[in-house]
Amino acid sequence: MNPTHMAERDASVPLPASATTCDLELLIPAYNEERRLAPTVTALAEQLRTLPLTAALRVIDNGSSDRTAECVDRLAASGIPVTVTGCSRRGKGAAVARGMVTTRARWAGFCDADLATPAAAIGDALALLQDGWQVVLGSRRCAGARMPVRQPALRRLGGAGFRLLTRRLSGPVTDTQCGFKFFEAEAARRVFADIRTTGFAFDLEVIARARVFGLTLTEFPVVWSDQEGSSFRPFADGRRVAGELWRLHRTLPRPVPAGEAA
Ligand SMILES: Nc1nc2c(ncn2[C@@H]2O[C@H](COP(=O)(O)OP(=O)(O)O)[C@@H](O)[C@H]2O)c(=O)[nH]1
Ligand SMILES: [Mg+2]
Repeated sequence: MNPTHMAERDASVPLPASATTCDLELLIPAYNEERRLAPTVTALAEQLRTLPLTAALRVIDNGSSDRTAECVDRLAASGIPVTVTGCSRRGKGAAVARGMVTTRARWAGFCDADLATPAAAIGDALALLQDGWQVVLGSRRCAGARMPVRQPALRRLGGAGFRLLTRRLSGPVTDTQCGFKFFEAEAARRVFADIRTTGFAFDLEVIARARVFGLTLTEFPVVWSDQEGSSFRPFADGRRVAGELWRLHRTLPRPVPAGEAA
């Protein structure tokens, strides 16, 4: 899909500084991201300026011990519409949930601080949101997706095992773990309201809950390149993900495949 039918937004018109009334809020979960964050936020802001909508960026930081928060302040001082929200619960899932349940925008999405999916893909997600889809998921595995730089072999192996174990919950979704997902805000509030998975497996609970609620859900292909500096520790985080999966399998009801086109 090509977003070129969208009108160019006048780059001289500043984006709003507050996230309270905009069309799209983009959340960036960040933990110790002082090195990777600035180019990502800059690229996202530049991309958002080209789209015919009002938008804001929000970094969700849970207690980074580096200068992530100062980095956001510096970006904001340079005129980029970015704010930072703290989150007392640890984990990527907890951070994204915190942003989603507090968003005041019409649509909300999240993307990783390393911009593994280029910012240009926001236009594709936006077109689907404008078509009325409630849940719009970037996918590295559906038709049209590309992975110019793949993950290291150990992560790929873990990913294959994860997909095998999670088929029942993910249903027709080809890629549950891509860090590039968008929601109609009310759908996001329902899905994230009392989500229990706070770590890297949270996406799976999000998808399972969206399917249980019968929300309309679709995937779109993205270009995704593995980036240096991953915070995922294969053994420690892998064990935690396994525990999260075990709990999800025991506690989540079997989703009803309604209104899906994935
Ligand atoms: N707020 C917050 N963000 C996190 C945490 N763990 C990971 N993230 C963010 O989640 C995103 C994806 O993490 P990344 O290290 O790139 O993992 P990978 O792409 O799966 O190897 C990045 O934006 C991280 O900063 C966490 O505990 N808290
Ligand atoms: Mg990454």
